[in-house]
Amino acid sequence: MIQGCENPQIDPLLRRAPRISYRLADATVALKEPGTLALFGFGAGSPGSDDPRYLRVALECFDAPAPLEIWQVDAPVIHGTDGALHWSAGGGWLFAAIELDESRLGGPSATAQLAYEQLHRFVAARGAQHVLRVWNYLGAINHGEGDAERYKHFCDGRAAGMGDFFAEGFPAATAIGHRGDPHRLQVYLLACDQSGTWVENPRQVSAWRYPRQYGRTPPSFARAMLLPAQDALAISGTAAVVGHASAHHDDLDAQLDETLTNLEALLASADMTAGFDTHSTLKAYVRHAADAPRVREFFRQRLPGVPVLLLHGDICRSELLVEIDGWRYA
Ligand code: 3EB
Repeated sequence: MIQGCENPQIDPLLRRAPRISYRLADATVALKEPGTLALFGFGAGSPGSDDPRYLRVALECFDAPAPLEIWQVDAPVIHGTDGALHWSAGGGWLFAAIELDESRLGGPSATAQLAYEQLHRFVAARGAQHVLRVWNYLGAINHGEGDAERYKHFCDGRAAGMGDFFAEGFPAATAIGHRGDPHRLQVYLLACDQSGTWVENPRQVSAWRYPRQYGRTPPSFARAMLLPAQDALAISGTAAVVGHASAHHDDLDAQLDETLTNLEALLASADMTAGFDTHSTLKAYVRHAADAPRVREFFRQRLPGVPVLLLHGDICRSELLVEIDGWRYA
């Protein structure tokens, strides 16, 4: 069990978690604020910016106007680009993002491999870094049957490209299908010069131990990651998976209930108090646009006051209708 979470006596030598928030703000203004490490817009209508800290995520947001997501640290931030990769760093934290066009690279496996090789090379060159959290957004994720499904090819390429990148343990992660240009792969990460604590969910088989029926290459992620000062939990994409099986096929309400049970189990597993609050920025990825109002109603009733972004995204198993990820501060 993890010590010191209930009453965090934060060691001043440990890196305080970045502040993650959603804000209806002007991108230029948000980028000028001191300590802005990363800024995200959602969907084709979101602002454009050449600042390396900015990423336009290829997922449409059901909220109009769509807020921006902002990551802030208590330190000066530097930034740059390196080929297809853009990055920023400050206060011991590192953000890196890469966007690749599959049509020039020979399919989802080769593209994922290249993305992870380039991220690995870049992060390794910056010295001792621990990748704590990764987000993957790919097009047409459920296209293809069985082993030919594009998500399975993505998992192959990710495993091939990471090499020994995550030798100390897999980061927390999300992998979601977007409805934009099907050839576009977006991968971004948060790393730190201090390590986190891996958290698994006792209700779920660890993803890297999934049986063969889910693909040749099991997905490589931890269910959650406690940040170095144990002041925040980075929660991976969480769905209605119990054991290794998908529960409540095609039943949105039951999947939402099961997902919330999984999220609470993760908090307990991290020795955190139960529940989510007004600082717990969550994202709900919703497969069918028509389900968005019901998902919103679920949050209103079950997680009142919790900031949630509703995004149009496909979950990597076609029977799953919704997935939730995000942050819980201690
Ligand atoms: C699951 O529980 C749902 O491939 O990186 C969730 C989070 C899922 C991350 C990934 C996949 C990934 O298996 C799917």
